[in-house]
Amino acid sequence: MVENKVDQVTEALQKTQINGNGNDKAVTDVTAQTEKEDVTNGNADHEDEDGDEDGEEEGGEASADKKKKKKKKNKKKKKGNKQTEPPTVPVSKLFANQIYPEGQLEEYRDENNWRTTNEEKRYIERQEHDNYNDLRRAAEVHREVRAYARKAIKPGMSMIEIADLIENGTRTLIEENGFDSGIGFPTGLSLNHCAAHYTPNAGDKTVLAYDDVLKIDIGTHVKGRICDSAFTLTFNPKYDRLLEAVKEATNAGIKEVGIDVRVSDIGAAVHEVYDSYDIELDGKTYDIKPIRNLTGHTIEPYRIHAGKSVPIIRDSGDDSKLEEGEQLAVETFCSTGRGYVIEQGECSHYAKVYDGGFVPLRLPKAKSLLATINKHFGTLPWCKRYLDRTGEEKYAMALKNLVDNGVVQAYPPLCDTKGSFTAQMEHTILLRPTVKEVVSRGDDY
Ligand SMILES: [Co+2]
Repeated sequence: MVENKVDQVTEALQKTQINGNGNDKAVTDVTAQTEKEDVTNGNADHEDEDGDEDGEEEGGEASADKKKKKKKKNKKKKKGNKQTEPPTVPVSKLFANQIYPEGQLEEYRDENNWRTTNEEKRYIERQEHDNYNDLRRAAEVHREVRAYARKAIKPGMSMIEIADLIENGTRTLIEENGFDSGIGFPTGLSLNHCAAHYTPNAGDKTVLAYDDVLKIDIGTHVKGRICDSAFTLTFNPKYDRLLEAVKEATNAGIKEVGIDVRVSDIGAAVHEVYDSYDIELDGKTYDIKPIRNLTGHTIEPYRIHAGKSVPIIRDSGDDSKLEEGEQLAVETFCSTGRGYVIEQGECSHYAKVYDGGFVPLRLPKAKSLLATINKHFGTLPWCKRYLDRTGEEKYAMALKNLVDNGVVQAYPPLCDTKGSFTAQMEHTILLRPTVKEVVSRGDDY
């Protein structure tokens, strides 16, 4: 998820520009069938299957060949359990000792390089090991779910099918269990000029097209330690420059991150990269600009936006500094449009206001809806589809009441100008006392 810096002028602008494209909510369960088909139990590496295959070779001759084959297979088996497609094996079953892999490590530079070997810092770090391990488990689920998403998502699929594919994977691999482990926030599936905070509501008939630019923003959590990471998926190679730009800019931002680093310097490093990119689309050349009112953010347990922002433009004027122990999401967005998003379209994303305090509610339905939200989501963001799963129905009035009373915050889709294209990339980073860890890094991005 992303933080949106809205000034008052913009808010006024938005109110005149938005004419809420409220789709009708005829609930058609397009996914029921695919969900069932998805469970194929392809445990390719499990032992009984090897036995089956050997059976085929029963014929007598070529026993030397047979031995060779068997040897090969045994070698493969030693690698241990593997993930299936679609993903069905909880990561706790893939890492028998329950120790999950570290992300990409990068030593602190310059005046901070003493940290690498400092005894006191190493001691502080050991105390945190369980917390890091929880976040790494969330990150491993993220990597495995997105690897499948990248392979399986194809033009022609509905947005609801895509969301289900990702969320079923997360729920299974993370062994969803109340507040102990689960989805960290709604699956962002924003298309084209929309940069963030779109996920389908029930009845959404949108279908992915070959020429779409899809931002896939997935959240996973273990004990509230949220892994927030996103990438952009396209099918038409004409967008390759856009993907290249967002990757280089985001990695430049990640490189800049460190203890005592001013967040404005991260923004400047990101902007610098975007300055050197443009893209030709259908005979016209567009500058690739950072989206100036979107930012990365610090993360705390069960709190996706913990207070500090990480700008993606120069001259942000934000002089806050990153500190030891902080967890943050570095995410950058770019656009062929004006490089500025406004709230647009039907809202799907919501979250309780983190430090909202007690608000007396008069509407009984609003009270009971709040009880449901407290029970299932707490302070984690959620979307209407997740609320539907709890059994809540006809909650529009009650939800509006909670938003109007400042108990719940609505996060509508954030979109640039129509006809433009936006891209996003994001990683979750731990500023460990001795080393920087890009927890969500994978071999894909
Ligand atoms: Co985020």
